[in-house]
Amino acid sequence: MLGWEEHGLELVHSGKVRELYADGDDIIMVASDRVSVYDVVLPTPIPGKGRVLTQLSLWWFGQLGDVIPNHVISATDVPAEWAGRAIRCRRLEMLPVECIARGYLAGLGLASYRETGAISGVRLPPGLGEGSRLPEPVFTPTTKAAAGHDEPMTFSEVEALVGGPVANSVRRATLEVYRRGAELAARRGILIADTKLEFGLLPDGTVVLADEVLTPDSSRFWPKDVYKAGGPQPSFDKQFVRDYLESIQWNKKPPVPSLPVDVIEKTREKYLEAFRRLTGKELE
Ligand code: PZK
Repeated sequence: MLGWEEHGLELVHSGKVRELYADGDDIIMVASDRVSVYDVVLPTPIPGKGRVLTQLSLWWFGQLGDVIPNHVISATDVPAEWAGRAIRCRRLEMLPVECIARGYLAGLGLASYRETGAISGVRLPPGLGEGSRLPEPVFTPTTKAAAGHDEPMTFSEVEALVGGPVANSVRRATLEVYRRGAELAARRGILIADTKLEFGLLPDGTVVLADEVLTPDSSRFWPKDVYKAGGPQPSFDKQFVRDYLESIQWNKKPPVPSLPVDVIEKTREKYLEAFRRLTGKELE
């Protein structure tokens, strides 16, 4: 097996579950089989996860081509050892904003609503609770903190950071990507509660959709058949992992436990099921 040194590629960024390499003017994004739960990476990979998420993201980029251009150059012109789980991309000047759209109340959005009745300066109706569907999707950007947690930003703050026209472009695209994705997913039994998108600029100033799109790592996927507002929803993909960690009463501090084979297998099947349901295709 060749390591990255043999490819002459420079590691630019290593995330919890993905790596980013520079290749000349391009970048290559590589999804691993690692899984992160409760903000930590488990020592046990889920075989095939990187491939499923990469292929799902590519499928969405294709579906959304009429909403906004994306950074994909090639899904096949990548080093052989990463085949299927890597994408060659245009190198962009990334915008310093996490662009989030929410259609349901959970996570940071729920926390912010409980404190202020608003998210990122967008006032919401009273009486909503955990898991509530919002009257319409809202754009709730956050800062991209190098370390620590991301903070909600108002739209004015986004405008101040990237300029009015770019702020308007990313808000429109974020809401349209979410609307289209959530609508398609709901017809296929998956609720997408929220999603996080990243955008960048080409040298000519064109706003481009980057990163990964509408995957279970960048979005909250909930099983639609058991959806009930008023409490936490199960995760479509990671629920077997959470249930297992709950069952062994792990204190959420290192060392992080490894997973039994049946939990690995059932989780692997959930990622494949999400791919099949959303795309209507078998993974090649
Ligand atoms: C870029 N990230 C997030 C972090 C990852 C990905 N097209 C691009 N051009 C330049 N930079 C980036 C992109 C994209 N997408 C993406 N950070 C920078 C990130 C860690 C691992 F795979």
